[in-house]
Amino acid sequence: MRFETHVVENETSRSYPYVSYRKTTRLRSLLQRETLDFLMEAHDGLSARIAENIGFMGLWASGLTISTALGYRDANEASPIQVLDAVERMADVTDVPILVDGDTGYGNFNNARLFAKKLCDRGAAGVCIEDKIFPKLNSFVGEDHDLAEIPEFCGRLRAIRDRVPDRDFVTVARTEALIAGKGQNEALDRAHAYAEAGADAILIHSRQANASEIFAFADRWQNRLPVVIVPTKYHSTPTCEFAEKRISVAIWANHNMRAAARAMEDVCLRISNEGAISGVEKDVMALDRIFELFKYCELDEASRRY
Ligand code: SPV
Ligand code: MG
Repeated sequence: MRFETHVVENETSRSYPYVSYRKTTRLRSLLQRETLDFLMEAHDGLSARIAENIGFMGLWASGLTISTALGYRDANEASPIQVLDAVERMADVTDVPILVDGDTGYGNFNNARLFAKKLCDRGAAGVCIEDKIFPKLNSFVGEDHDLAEIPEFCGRLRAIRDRVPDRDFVTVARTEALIAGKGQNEALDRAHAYAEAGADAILIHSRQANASEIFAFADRWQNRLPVVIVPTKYHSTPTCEFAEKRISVAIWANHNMRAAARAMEDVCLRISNEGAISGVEKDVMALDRIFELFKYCELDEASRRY
């Protein structure tokens, strides 16, 4: 393992101190350090490459957006293999660590540990599993969010830790207690049990339009483990308030997918209405930029070298 710090220049010519050790180790230190950090959603190689180039230090491989990009609903319609394939493409084309949304772990302790091991093999830095029951439904849809029994979910967490050989591979335990309307005490009891079971961080999820229930949780949790949040619904809360509450990581969970979906809808509509492509040319990414993003020039260099 190497621990030297160096500076990475990215394409936006921003530079930041970076530590060149393994992705799992980097995700672990991102979670454990005192500052508030951000993970950007990605769902395929293109979105992952773009987010890394802009300067995000880590990615969230979202179940919702991988499903959506594949044309599935976020209800475990995509198979674990399809998710693994998407994650592998993201990991192959980037150097930043990826935290993967592992949903419920696709079943019991055995499915969860198998999935986590495969994720690690394919270059992910960590997995987040949620305390619901397979098949899950997206947290913002409907009221059907039954929680798993605490001991059974702890078994899933322990099985992942026991099975994944890389000791720095991160396991985030996500409680859906607030989504299920079970209240703060249930959320805290669960978070404490998951900490005992060896989770590395707790993701506390909420679908309220303000962060009050997240902050109430953080006040009582007292940072026993790092806290991860997904502010999709309470997006207007200033991020400095997250930092004040010692939140470790905020996940921007679906914005690449939603931006792409909007842009695709707009361009289809315009091309259909205008019966031509010339009008949209200035509003779509230049092909040269695509070639640059995927380093087509390297092919030329390589063909001369080999
Ligand atoms: C995801 O991005 O798939 C998540 C976050 O799990 S949420 O959609 O809010 O459940
Ligand atoms: Mg999800």
